[in-house]
Amino acid sequence: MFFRKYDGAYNFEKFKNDRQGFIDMIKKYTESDRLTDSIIGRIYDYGFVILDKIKQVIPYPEKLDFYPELKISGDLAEPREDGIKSLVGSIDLLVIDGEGNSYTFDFKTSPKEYSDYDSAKVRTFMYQLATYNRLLQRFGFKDYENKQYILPIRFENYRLSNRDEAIQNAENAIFVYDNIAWDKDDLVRDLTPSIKSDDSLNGHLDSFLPRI
Ligand SMILES: [Mn+2]
Repeated sequence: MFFRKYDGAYNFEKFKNDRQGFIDMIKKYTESDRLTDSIIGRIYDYGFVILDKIKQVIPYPEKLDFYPELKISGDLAEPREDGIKSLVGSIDLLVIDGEGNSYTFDFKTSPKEYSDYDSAKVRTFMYQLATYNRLLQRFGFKDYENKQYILPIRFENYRLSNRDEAIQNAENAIFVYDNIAWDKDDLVRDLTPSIKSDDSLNGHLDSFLPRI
């Protein structure tokens, strides 16, 4: 919601000096009672922190366009045995600069610090981002014009709210958290170099979603 645009202005412009206004707007549009004022307020604070950071990592920060929750799709090299012919993805945040370069940002929430994520998990992120990259190529973006980032967000005091019920039936488990936090040093993780240099990952993707 922070990066959404209405009537020509992004919410972060519209609510620039109006934290409470942002909180009220989110509460109006979301049903969930798990999003407390304090958490929405933190999302607002976090939004401005990453907006700053995004402008730092982009070489042409003057004219940026933001596309939150962007749906993209593309055909597979060959239909799968079950008949599925294409892939659909939703990019958390795509940013395009004035030169036409694209930057993919994927928010990752976890009770852990990014540095404590296990390597298998980070590898799934690499696959995800590399897949977005290849789908973007189908919309005319060149491979080298796209950079891929992870934005880690940490849940504070993440816990089960209904332990007894959850023990009876795990499907009913409700997790809650009191706050979101971010580490200044781990605000944005550039996975582009590790994705680019990973021959096994790229070879695997070549087999069903080839580069264009
Ligand atoms: Mn995400």
